[in-house]
Amino acid sequence: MTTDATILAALRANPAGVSGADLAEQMGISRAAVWSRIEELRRLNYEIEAGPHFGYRLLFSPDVLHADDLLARLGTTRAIGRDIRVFEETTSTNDVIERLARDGVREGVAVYAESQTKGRGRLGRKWISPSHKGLWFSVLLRPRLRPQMATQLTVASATALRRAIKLQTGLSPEIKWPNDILIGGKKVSGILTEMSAELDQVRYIILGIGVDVNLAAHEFPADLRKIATSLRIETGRPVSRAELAVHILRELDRDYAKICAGEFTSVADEWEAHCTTIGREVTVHLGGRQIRGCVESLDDDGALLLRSEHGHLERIIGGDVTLEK
Ligand code: BT5
Repeated sequence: MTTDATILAALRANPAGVSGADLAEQMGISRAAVWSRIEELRRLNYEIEAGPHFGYRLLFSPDVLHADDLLARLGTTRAIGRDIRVFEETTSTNDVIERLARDGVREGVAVYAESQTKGRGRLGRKWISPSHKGLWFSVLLRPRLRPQMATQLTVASATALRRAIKLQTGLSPEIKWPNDILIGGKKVSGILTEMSAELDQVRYIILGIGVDVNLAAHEFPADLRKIATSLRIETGRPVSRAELAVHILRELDRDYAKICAGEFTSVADEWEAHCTTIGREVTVHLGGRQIRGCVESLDDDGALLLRSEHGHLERIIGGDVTLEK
């Protein structure tokens, strides 16, 4: 952990206060060096009180994403989030991760942007990412999976996201295959999984996740207002992005470990329990083609199994799903 992460972790662990001498000793630096880091954190709008009897006390954390703070809150994970980087603005966090992947960076690195100028969805669609209002981030994974199994990771991300949102807000989001998280039928989060692979082995996977956290209704473009929502709109209060970011990383780490251990079935069971698409009549739009049918389940790779209106079992790995009734 960096010095700032250690200081913030110690302040959070000791709400009554922690002395400068203890912090200095814990980190093997001088008390003056501790003081200068505290000053730097204050410049970032952390409210830290200092007093002769209690030492330092954290009174307030600002609603900014700060890599050291996220690391301090997260603690140790198996893989996801052991390296966190935050940008004020990027084109798309998936692009940043792609460069890191090509440079050989270890799996688990998470890149956040306060805003994206070219946030994207699937098939080149646009993802709006207003500044400081959401979580717009990507994670690099290097799983030992066959390329056909990559959908397992989208499924695992959806279950992890649903749990994290529930933990933080008490809301009960639904999952819509393949990559949407909905609340009351409106989209609050989307997942973009991009992959680089050899014929029989994944080289790396980029999980791009967007969560609408604190947008007000008027901050969505008019065409999205009917189909999208935010956690703030749904709960009626602002939601801490840093806390949510940490819940998501932790839950993702859990589900990713399951996928790596070959335990996709348990993830799929949870997914099916919260999925609005299972058992429903849907139309799947695949390029120019449309298939109507009833959704039965997921297969072992995470593909959707659809009983078509002609009675055939179709295996769907992409496309858009519209619920019919
Ligand atoms: C998705 O695509 O839902 C995947 C979105 C992934 C976004 C993240 S943000 C971090 C990372 N970096 C990126 O550049 N992307 C990822 P899709 O299923 O194709 O849905 C896209 C559609 O969702 C658009 O055509 C709009 O209708 C709608 N949309 C756009 N912005 C939205 C938003 N902020 N909230 C809800 N819906 C939105």
